[in-house]
Amino acid sequence: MTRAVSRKAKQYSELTKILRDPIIQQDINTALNTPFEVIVLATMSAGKSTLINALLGRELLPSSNEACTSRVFRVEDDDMMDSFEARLEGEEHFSNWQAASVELLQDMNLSKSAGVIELRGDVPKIDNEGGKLVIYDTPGPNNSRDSSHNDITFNTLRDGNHGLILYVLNASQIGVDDDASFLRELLKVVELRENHKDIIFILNKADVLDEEQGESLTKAVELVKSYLGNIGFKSPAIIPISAVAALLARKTQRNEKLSRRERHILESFNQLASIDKNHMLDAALLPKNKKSQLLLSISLKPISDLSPSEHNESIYDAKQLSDIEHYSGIFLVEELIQQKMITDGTPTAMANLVESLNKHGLGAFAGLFDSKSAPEK
Ligand SMILES: Nc1nc2c(ncn2[C@@H]2O[C@H](COP(=O)(O)OP(=O)(O)OP(=O)(O)O)[C@@H](O)[C@H]2O)c(=O)[nH]1
Ligand SMILES: [Mg+2]
Repeated sequence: MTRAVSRKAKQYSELTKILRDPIIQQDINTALNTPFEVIVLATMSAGKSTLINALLGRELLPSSNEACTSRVFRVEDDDMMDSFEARLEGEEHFSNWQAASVELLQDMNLSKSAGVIELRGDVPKIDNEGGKLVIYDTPGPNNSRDSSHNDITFNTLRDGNHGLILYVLNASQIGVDDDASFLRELLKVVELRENHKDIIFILNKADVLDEEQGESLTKAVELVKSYLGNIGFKSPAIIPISAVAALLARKTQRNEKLSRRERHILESFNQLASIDKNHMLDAALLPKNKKSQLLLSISLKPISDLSPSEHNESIYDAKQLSDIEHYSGIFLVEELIQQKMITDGTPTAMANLVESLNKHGLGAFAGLFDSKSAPEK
C-alpha cells in the first residue's frame, strides 16, 4: 500500500467515528438527498399526468381527456417506501400525510386552496443515486376557462431549479397553435435562466399513428424535429412513447383491475409489441452514441416481476407485460432520467456534502469525496 493510500484509509476510519454525531449525520443526509428536479410540461391533454402515472407504475394523478390538472403536483421519490402518501398545502400549513389514492388526489385537485399537492413514495424504476428524484406535474397553460393555469405553470418553471424538463408533445396534434406559443415562451425562459439544464421532448400518444395507413412514426419524429427547429430548439432529443401502454402494463403487473376498455386497449398493445417491440425505441432521436449506450443499459435490465399475489388474474405472463412496457418507450425515458441524475445530480450532491463537511470544520476530509483523489479499490 502506498503512503497516500494508507493516509486516506486512516482518514476514512477517523471520519466513520465523527459521522456518528446525529447533527452531522442529518446534514450529510440532506446533502446526499439533494433534489434532482424534473418538470413535466405540455399543453392540455398531451398526457403529462398519464406519463407520470406510468413512471409511478400506478394510477394516482388525475387524468382525463378534458382540462384536468389544476395545480402543481410535486412527487418525491423515496426508495424506502412501499406505498404512496399525499398532502395538500393550505393557507398556513400542509395537511397531514394520508394514504394516496386517485380519489383523494382528485379531491385535492379540485379543492379551493391554491397550494401544491405533495406526494411521496417509491418511483419503482429510478434509484435515488446522485440525489433524490422530484417530479413536478403541471397544469396545461392553454386553458381558456382558467387563465390561472398559465401563471401556475410558468411560476413553477421560473422559480424552479430543474435538472431536466420533459416537454410532452401530442402525436395526434403536432404543431397546433397553442403548443407553438407555449414552446416559444418556454424557449425564452430557458434562454434567460441558467437553472434549466436540459430539455427532452416526449412524443406521446405515438400509438395513435397508423403505420398501415402511411402514418410513419419515423416521419412524425422528423416532422417534430423540424417544427421544434423552426421555433428555435436546435438538435432536440425526441422520444416517442405511449404513456397509456406503459401505465396499463404496469397496472396489470401490480394486479390492479382494468376496465373492459382498458383490457381491450392493452390487448392491442400486446399485439403491437409481439410484432415489433422496438418500434418506439428505434424511432427515438438522440445522439447516436448516447442512444446505443442507453439501449444497451435497457437490454441488461431484468424483466419486472408480476405482483406476487396468488390471485394475479392477468392473462399475460411477465415476459409479455415487459414487452408491452418495452414497446411503450418508457424505458428510454427512465434510463435518461437515471443517467442524468448520476451525471448532473452527483456533482451537486458532492459539492453540498463538501460544504456541509466544511461547516462542521471537517474540510480536511473533503478530498475523500473528490473522485480524482479517492483511492482506487
Ligand atoms: N392514445 C393515447 N392516449 C393517451 C396517452 N397518454 C394519455 N392519453 C390520454 O389523453 C388524455 C389526457 O391525458 P392527461 O394525462 O390527463 O393529460 P395532461 O397533459 O395531464 O392534461 P392537463 O392536466 O389537462 O394539462 C387522457 O384521456 C389519457 O388517457 C397515450 O400514450 N396514448
Ligand atoms: Mg394533467
